[in-house]
Amino acid sequence: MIPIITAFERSPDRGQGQARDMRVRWALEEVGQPYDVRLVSFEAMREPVHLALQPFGQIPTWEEGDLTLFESGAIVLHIAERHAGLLPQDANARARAIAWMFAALNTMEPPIFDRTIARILERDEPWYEQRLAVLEGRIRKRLGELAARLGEADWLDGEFSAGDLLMVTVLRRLNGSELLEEQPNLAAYVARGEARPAFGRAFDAQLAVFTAASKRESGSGGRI
Ligand code: GTB
Repeated sequence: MIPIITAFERSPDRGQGQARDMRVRWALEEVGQPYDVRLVSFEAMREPVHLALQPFGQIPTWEEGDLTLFESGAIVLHIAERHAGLLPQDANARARAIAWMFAALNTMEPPIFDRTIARILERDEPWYEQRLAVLEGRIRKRLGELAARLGEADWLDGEFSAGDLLMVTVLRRLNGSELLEEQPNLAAYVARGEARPAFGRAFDAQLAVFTAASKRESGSGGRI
């Protein structure tokens, strides 16, 4: 059965692969599982039919037979548990890889995502610079700790795992910022993740959605 995921009809990141369907697409590409995508508008995400799949009106979601799931981390874990390639066979190594998945989503992502939101929505607030400094201080602390743990290794714990996949998707939100460049081993880690062929296929697929939406819009703009 081909699973169906949801993604933005028109991602606000303009095809940079920062929305959370990217991590699900990447996991599917890593394990070689074909998938379909249903694109949803912001309006459709508020409709009861979508809220039945995702109670918070967000993407991504997962439909596979009689199983529906939401939360990108849960979806990636589901994929990793059912296919070889994203979690080690050894029980202890597997538990550690899952711990890294949680670390990516629970420890690293919150301050990094808060910075993204501040830069998009709070830029005009009188306290913006102060808030940004606080958030970046928190991020710097976490990046320093993560960089110390990674050291010169390629991946966080042995072979590439779903923990690395989630960590790279979280850290790449800092691409181009000095925060990441201050930790050269983390910048190299993100680049290593992005160089994986499966990442490239997932990135191209989400970019194609944005490109098609832009073309449609410029086409209809011409007819009006
Ligand atoms: N915890 C949930 C998960 O991991 O699945 C969070 C899902 C989530 O935040 N989804 C976002 C969404 O649907 C899209 S990814 N938002 C619509 C809404 O809440 O109304 C977050 C996101 C959006 C845009 C950018 N960007 O433009 O750079 C980056 C990330």
